Amino acid sequence: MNPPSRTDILDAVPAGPAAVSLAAGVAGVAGSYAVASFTPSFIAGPIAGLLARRLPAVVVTYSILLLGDLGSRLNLIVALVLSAGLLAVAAGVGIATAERLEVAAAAAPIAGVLAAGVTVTVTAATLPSLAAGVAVALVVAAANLVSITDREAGFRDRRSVLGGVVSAIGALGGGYLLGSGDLSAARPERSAVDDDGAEAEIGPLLQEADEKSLDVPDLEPLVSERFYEVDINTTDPTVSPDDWTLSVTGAVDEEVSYTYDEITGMDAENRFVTLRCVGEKLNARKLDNALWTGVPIMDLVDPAGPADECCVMLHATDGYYQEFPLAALEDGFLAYGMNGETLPRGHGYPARVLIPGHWGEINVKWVTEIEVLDEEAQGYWEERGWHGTGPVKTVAKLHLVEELDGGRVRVGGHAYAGTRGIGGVEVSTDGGETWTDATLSEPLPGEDVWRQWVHAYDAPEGAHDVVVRAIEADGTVQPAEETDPFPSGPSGWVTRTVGDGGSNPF
Ligand SMILES: Nc1nc2c(c(=O)[nH]1)N[C@H]1C(S)=C(S)[C@@H](COP(=O)(O)O)O[C@H]1N2
Ligand SMILES: [Mo]
Repeated sequence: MNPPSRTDILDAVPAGPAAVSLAAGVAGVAGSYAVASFTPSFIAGPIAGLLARRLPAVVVTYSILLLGDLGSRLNLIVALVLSAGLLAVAAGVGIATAERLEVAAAAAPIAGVLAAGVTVTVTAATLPSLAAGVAVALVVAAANLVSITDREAGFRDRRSVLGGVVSAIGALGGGYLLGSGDLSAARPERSAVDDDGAEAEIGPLLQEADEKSLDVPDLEPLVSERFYEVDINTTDPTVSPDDWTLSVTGAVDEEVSYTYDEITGMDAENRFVTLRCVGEKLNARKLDNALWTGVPIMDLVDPAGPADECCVMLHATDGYYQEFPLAALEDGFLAYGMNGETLPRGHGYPARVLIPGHWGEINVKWVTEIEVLDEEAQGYWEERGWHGTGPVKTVAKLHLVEELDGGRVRVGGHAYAGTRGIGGVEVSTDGGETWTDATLSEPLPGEDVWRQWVHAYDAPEGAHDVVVRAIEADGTVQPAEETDPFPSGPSGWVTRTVGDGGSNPF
C-alpha cells in the first residue's frame, strides 16, 4: 500500500480525528515518561538536546544570560510540545490509514506501531518507546470503542473525541506517577569508597565543615545543601558503571583504560572543592562547595605517558567536550563520591573531573575520555563564544540581609577566589565610602574552597547601599569594574540597597 500523501492525511483528519490524535500524542509522551522518567530515553530528552545544540550560539547565550534556568525550562516545554506533536502525527496517520482501508479496528494498532517507531528513532530506547506506542494505541482504541455504536461517524463522533481525551488524561496521570517515582534504581547501592582509610576521613571532615560554618541560620553552610547544576541537556545521562570506562587517548605513549571498579579500588582522597559557573550573574547562586572523594587525575594519566606540550580534550557521555591546558589537569581530581555518598547522577555519576580554581565548565561530568592533544582545539562553550576554561574570578556574594534586634542589620554571604584563596571580605554600608572587615568562617582544608562572611551594623536612617568586596590571600582587592557574564564571567563588587525604599526593606 502507498503511504498516504500529505493532502490525504489533511483531508482525512478534520477536527475529530485531529483531536483524538492530539490526545493520543499527549498520552504517548506520558507513556514514554512512565518508563523512562527524566532520562535521555524519554522522548523529550533528545529533542530538547537537539534544540539546544541547533539553536544559534547567540540564542543559547542570550537565554542563559537573560532567562537563566527559565531558558532551559522553556526549552523543555518546546520539546514536550514537539514530542506530543510528533506522536500525534503518528496517531493521525494511523487513523487516516484505517479509514482508507475501511477497517476501523486497524487504527489503534497502526497508530501504536507508528508512535513506537517514531519514539525509538528519537531515543534508541526500546521499552519506553513501546510504552509510548501502547499509550497512543490505547487512546485511539478508546476513541474508537466509545463511538462504536455509530460506526459511520467513526472518529468524527464527538463521543470518540471525548473518549480519546479522557483516556489521554488517564495516561498522563499514570505516566506522571510512574515516571516521577524513585530514580535511585539508576544508582547502584555501592559504598562511595573502597579505601577504608579515605572513607573514615569523610565523617570528621563533614563535621569540621559543620562546626566551621558560621552560626547564622539563613546562610548556606560551608557544604552546600543544594548544589547547583548546569547542563547542556535537559535530561541527565544514565550511565551504568558496569559499562563505563575512562580512557586516556591521543598524544600518549600508550592508550590506557580503567573500569569503575579499578578506579574505586585505588587509594582514594577527600577534597573540599568549590565550583562556580562562568555564565552566572554576579550575585547569582551558581557557586557551591562539596566534599568530594576520588583519585588524583595524574595517577590515571601518567601511566599513559602523555606528551607534555599542550592540552587535553575531555569527552563525556552527554556529548559535552572541553579543552584546556595539560598543566591545569595536573592538579585535577577524578571524583566518584560527593559528601560521603556515591556521586549523584546530576553531578556526573559514575565519575566527574574537578579542576581546582577553574570555572565550572571544565569540571566535566560523566567523563569517559581524556584525550591528550598536541595542538589547541575548542571546547563546547568556546565554540559558542565563551572564554570559560581559565581561572575563576574572585567574588563576594551578598545573599543574606536580615534585621536584628535593636535596629541592627546583618548582611552575609560567601566569598571565593579559586586557588588564590580568600584573605578577607570588606563591607561598606555607605555605598563604598568607608569599609569594615567582615567576620569570616575559619578556612576549611583545601586549595580551592570558599569562605562565609557576615557583618552586623547599626542601620542608618532610610535606604543605604551595602557594597561588598573580597580580598585575596595575598592582599589583592577584587577588581571593582563590572562586566557581564559573557564571555569570561561576571566581575565587580556586589551592591544591594537595604532599608526603607530599597530593594531589600527586610
Ligand atoms: N558532561 C558535562 N559536564 C559538565 C557540563 C555539562 O553540561 N556536561 N556542564 C559544565 C558546567 S557549565 C558547569 S558550571 C559544571 C557544573 O557542575 P554541577 O552541575 O555539578 O554543579 O559542570 C560542567 N560539566
Ligand atoms: Mo558553567
